[in-house]
Amino acid sequence: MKKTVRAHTNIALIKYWGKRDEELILPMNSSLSLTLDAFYTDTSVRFDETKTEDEFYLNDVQQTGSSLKKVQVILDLVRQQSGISHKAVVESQNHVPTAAGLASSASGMAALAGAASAAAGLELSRKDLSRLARRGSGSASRSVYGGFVEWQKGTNDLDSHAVPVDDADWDIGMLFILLNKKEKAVSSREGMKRTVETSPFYPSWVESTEQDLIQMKDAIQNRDFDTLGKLTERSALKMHATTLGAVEPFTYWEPDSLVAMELVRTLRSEGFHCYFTMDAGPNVKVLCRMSEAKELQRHLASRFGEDHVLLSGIGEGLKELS
Ligand code: 2P0
Repeated sequence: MKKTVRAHTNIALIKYWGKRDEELILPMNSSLSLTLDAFYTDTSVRFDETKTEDEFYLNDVQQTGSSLKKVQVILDLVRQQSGISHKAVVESQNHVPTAAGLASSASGMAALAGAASAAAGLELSRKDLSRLARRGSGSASRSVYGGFVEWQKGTNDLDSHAVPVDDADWDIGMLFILLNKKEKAVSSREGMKRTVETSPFYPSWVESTEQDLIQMKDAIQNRDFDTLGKLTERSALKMHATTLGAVEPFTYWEPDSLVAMELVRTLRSEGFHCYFTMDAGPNVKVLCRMSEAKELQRHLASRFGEDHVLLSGIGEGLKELS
């Protein structure tokens, strides 16, 4: 049986940064994200008794090495749970603009978890889909749901999963300022590990993020956009500060990242409701009011170029296409 599932990407407003268990992918802190509709992955899976190896095609190109290995983590878990021993054929189409340089592991691993479990005949709850996606990539646990989503760090494999927080249907959008599509020098997996193990700033990150998360959930409940935005910026800046204390120190920022952050601050001082965030790369994302997004996009595009500023609305959770 072949099953096809779509998952959208998500951007964390309270970041996930650091694991306490690398195999189970259990995080040091809970995180909170927004699922977005502009970027998504469609993945088909079928288990095939005639195959002697798993096959993984990404945008029609067969993958080997570490990319295939990540997919096999999920396939093996599904085989274990379903009792199926056949190899699988996995076909993924990533709908992320080629120049974007945006990570796709969140939508990719979530779509794979959905398609592989459905193809194996497992009827998993959303909670169990989130747990399965988590094993591929931490951030993927959040792409199971739409809108604002919290990944609760939990205490073990069973209770570390995402929960929906709010559908975000209240004048919210996100702009993506695409600065660089180069492969990052320090992968997020390696960056987190190095920071947890060596940065003296790391304990303060974990401690203070707990408070930020409580405050952010209050802000969402009260639809208090400016508090939401301020907490978003604070979480990103604190996460990136931890990397400067690591041994060897590193940063994902590039000169243009700073230019973009400063421009967001300037536009805010001119009356726009906009707040930046950054992940494990130089691109800057801007949380904004959807009603102001087009005008903001024009301002940002006049500095970074039209092709480099993309707008997204709110996305929905995992969806079975066929
Ligand atoms: C996040 N990031 O919350 C954080 C913020 C990057 C910065 O989750 O090792 O691909 O597969 O669990 O989920 C990117 O890392 O890492 C990420 P793994 P993942 O979105």
